[in-house]
Amino acid sequence: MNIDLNKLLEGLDTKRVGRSIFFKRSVGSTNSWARRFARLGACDGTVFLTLRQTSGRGRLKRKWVSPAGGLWFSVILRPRLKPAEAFGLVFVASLAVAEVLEELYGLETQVKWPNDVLVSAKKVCGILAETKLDGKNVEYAVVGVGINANFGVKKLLPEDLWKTATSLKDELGRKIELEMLLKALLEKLERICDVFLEKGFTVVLDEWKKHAGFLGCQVEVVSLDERLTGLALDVDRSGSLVLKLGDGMVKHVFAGDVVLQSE
Ligand code: BT5
Repeated sequence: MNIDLNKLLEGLDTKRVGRSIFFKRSVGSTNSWARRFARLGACDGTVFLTLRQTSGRGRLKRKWVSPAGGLWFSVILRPRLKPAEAFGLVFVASLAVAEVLEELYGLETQVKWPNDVLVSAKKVCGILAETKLDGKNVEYAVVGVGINANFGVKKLLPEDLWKTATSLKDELGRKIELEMLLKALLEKLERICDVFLEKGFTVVLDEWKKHAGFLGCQVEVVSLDERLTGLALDVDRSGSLVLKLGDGMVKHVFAGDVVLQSE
């Protein structure tokens, strides 16, 4: 298992993202690695890439299983954003992944609020965005992307994930070229990020919603302090999930996990 960085950089059509790429065969977490470099002043767009992670992270200290064959990377971004706008980066990244998987492989992708990309209703990609604030601005953000690519879920992921996770290999019945996928993702990330910064969040959100099959469905939303059931009506301009509860009340939920009622 390897990644040919020359092949990746050949013809990479970006101004910032991926202009500098750090690579290690194995690392604890690319997000932690990128954050260390961001603190030292690494440039906007610097990418941290590995073949496997030994302590891959999800949100809320959850574990992200990252065996060889997956695509595990993080990007440092230094966007001109207010802290209250930074949530938009997760939508930028999940939309980028959803669009690239459709364009390259013809897969029908869904986004699930707030940070998952699904194929066949199972998680193929997770995104972890971490921001460092500097008073009134975002100093930097690290956006980590994990895609189950060239391995079979039943072969390399633990059994408790078999029902909810999928991989590109399982969906396509073949391995894909990691360099081509990463190149397309870096280009898409930069493009959608620029749209976000120039035109605002709602333009990105409108595109994101085209993949949001959970809207209009009964869902359960699990957050740190509550568990709500209701109809997922919308995602609003602050990135919150708009939920119509059983008693007719409408609630805007900023953080949590959506569980589709069929899961
Ligand atoms: C996420 O968290 O989905 C964010 C995952 C981000 C991973 C990338 S890889 C590169 C970068 N470096 C890192 O250390 N992280 C980022 P969350 O929504 O909290 O989901 C975590 C949950 O997903 C776990 O509790 C498991 O249930 C499930 N899970 C773990 N590994 C998985 C996998 N490989 N595929 C599908 N589901 C997985």
